[in-house]
Amino acid sequence: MKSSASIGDYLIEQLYSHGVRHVFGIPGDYVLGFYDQLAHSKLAVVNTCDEQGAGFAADAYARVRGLGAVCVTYCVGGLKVANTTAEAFAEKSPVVIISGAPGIGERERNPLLHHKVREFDTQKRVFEQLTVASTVLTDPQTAFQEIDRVLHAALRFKRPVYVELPRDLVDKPGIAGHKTPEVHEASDPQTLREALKEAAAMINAAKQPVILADVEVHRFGLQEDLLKLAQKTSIPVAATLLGKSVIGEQHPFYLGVYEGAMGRDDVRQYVESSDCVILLGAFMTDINLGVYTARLDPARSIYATSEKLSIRYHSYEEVRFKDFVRGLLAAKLRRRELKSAPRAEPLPAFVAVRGKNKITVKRLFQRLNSFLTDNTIVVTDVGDALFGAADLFIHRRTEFLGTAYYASMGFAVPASIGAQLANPKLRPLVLVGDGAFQMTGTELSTAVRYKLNPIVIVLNNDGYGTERHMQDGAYNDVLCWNYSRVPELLGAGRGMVIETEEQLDQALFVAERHTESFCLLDVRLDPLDRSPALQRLANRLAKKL
Ligand SMILES: Cc1ncc(C[n+]2csc(CCOP(=O)(O)OP(=O)(O)O)c2C)c(N)n1
Ligand SMILES: [Mg+2]
Repeated sequence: MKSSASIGDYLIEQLYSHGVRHVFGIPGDYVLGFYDQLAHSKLAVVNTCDEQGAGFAADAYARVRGLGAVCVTYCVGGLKVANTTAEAFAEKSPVVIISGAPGIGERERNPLLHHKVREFDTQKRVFEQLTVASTVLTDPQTAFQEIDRVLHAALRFKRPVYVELPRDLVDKPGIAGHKTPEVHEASDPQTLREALKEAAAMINAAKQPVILADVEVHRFGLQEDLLKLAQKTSIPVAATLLGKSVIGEQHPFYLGVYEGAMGRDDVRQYVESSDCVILLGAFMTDINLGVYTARLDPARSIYATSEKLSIRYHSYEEVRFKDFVRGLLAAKLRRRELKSAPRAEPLPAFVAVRGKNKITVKRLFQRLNSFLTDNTIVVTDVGDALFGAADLFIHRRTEFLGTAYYASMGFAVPASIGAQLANPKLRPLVLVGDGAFQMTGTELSTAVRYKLNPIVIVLNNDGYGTERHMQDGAYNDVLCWNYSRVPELLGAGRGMVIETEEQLDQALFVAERHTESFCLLDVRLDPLDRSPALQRLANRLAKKL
């Protein structure tokens, strides 16, 4: 690092060296100095319409690229990304939240500066709850080390971190000649060996082992290792909903999504009757595993995550997730016959019924399934968009983004912006309910501005369909917008109204060819129509009310 580097420059340099190329956000006076540094740097600034949009975009960017960043002003901007940071924490996405703040020199005698809530550190204290590490860069002597520390934590734990930049320090030089330490977090070799020995013995002795792969396989970039492990041993792989697309779904050993009683019954039976379930990077959450209906017995499980490793009832400390997965791949595991495990069959080929046949949720997903290509990234919002999408047949890896655990509405449209900027080869297929679209759909403006071309399917069922099935009332209605006329507002894009199967077919044909900007399909569904998966879930949730 140059001896003259300022605190802001060092932060930019470090983000760049970890693969970040875009920073999402909205400026404000407390962060203008840093925005100026960003504008003169190798990082591109992506202005969203609202900070929440920036937060979701950065989260998706991090999921696709390995690290994301959002940059906002003090409190009015920062507190708007509290929700998206909570999501990134809950679903393990390494996002760096950078917030401007009043200068240290301005804080004397505690004046009532604009945007301040209670104390100067109120925002920092909020973010301590939502991140895995946080810092306020108040001292040039320690600022570079602090940046190293929090970025390392984000990458180590795949969770968000918070960096606050007082505006009078961002231009100040840090310590000259600072060297960024290389951090290698190694497993304890003996413990790792013991753990692998026990795991290998258990797997080799098992009659019907199965791998249940979840989100951390994505986050730690272990998809290739997982694939090799399955190929080497012929042990079949099921994914959770959050982990969906962790493995190309056309592989012969891919079983499908395991979601307890919500998912396909053959997958559930196969996993639950296994005498050795190898859970890799799994979150034991309710929606992910079918609202606690999943029956997985620890006595028959190997449970490996970045935070914990247990084999049956034995716990192992100091074993890194990556080392364990790679160790399994190198271990002596016997190769098996690929037996009659259930297969994730693609949905049947779709032939549109000609004429006035009204489109249904089930038929919509069948049609979308045949629309997916190797370059599609499916980004789903909460609601039937997510549940219906569980049955889509994903072609390769890491091509399914959804907030299947934290489940905040408004994720999908802004997330598609982050996803496409993170990997421009992908074209997002956004699945979003009308309710969720009304929260963050304006971010299509950002898509237009940065020349992105998502295909947005609005599942328009006149309101909060998911909730109608649990308990209905006028509070579940939303105003019916002219969604297909959003392009007129934004001066770009194609909008289409879909009432029938035939129209859906035609619209997708147009959307495939219209690549210069976004397409929006307003799919008019019956308010009480729903996917089979939602039907099952709603029944279960209703019982718990
Ligand atoms: C930010 C946020 N607010 C409220 C909820 C509660 N909630 C869950 S599903 C849902 C309805 C979603 O409506 P829509 O986006 O139209 O999808 P649909 O259920 O109709 O498929 C609501 C309000 C939530 N998950 N997130
Ligand atoms: Mg709806």
